[in-house]
Amino acid sequence: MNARSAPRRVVALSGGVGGARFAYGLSRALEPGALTVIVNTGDDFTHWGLPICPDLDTVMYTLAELSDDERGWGLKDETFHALEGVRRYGGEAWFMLGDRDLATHLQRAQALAAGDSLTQVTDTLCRALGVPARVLPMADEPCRTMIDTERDGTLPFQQWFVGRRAEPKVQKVWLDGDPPASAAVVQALAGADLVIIGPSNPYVSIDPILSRPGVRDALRGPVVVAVSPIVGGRAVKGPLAEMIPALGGEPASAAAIARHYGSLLAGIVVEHGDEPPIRGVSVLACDSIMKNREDRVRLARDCLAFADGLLARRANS
Ligand code: FO1
Repeated sequence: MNARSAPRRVVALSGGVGGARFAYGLSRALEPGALTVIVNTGDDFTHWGLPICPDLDTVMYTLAELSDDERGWGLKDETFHALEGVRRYGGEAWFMLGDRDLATHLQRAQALAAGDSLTQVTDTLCRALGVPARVLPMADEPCRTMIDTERDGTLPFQQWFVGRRAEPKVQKVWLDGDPPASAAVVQALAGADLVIIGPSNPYVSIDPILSRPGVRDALRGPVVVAVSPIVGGRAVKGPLAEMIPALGGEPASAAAIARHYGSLLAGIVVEHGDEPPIRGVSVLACDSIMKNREDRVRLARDCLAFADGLLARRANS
């Protein structure tokens, strides 16, 4: 496959930072217009009276090269004067909303209140920021990821992840609400040749997308490939390595990721040395860690070349 010439329609499924970085690579490796990113909205919540969509914003900012590269979330060159003001009033200061970031939340709140869908609002924001891909929330109606913990009972996702630094051990992840996938999501999946599950947390980022009514059916057509978020038994970012033994009943590994997605996958992309000994799933071992933007594009190209082979094999069978 040529560097930027894939004539196919590609859909990426993404949570926050890892999925967003990989989607950035895809957006630069594919022809303009070829990529749609479907994003988890289970992390969304209301804060300071505003609707906050952390994964959508992380994807949007990363694709537009506006994100803070070190944190992975939020905007670069950010300041936190509003947060300091809220703290002084004794308000909620555990979630770091930046001053520049606030513009996004204000605009989104206004557009939603005026009757736009989350899909429409996201499209408007992406166009204004110059995002070179279609970004779709998994659903237009809200659903909320909830975490049952041993120590602190049931917590909404952000209270667990940010408020308590993902420390309380997870017993169960579940969704409060069950909205259907948006029409745009179903259409994008139905028209896709290839779906790539990014290196995001399967339990809290990808399963909420896969479990939307309408998604599993739409995934019967395209070739589906996943990029492992586990490298050498450790999570590239976040609490996944502790969640796999607790929720999947096995040590964290690329094999556990492959088993988690099961028959959905035609292929899995893993770090060298992490090849899962699993039948029925093709494996690409490569350098999968994304330290910089060049790594993101290289990994995306490797995945697309791998998927090309799977697509050709399917066409010939
Ligand atoms: N993550 C943190 O660990 N601490 C924060 O204070 C924080 C603030 C924040 C603000 C806006 C935004 O879009 C994302 C933010 N995140 C923060 C990241 C986010 O909560 C998580 O990375 C995702 O929800 C998990 O995918």
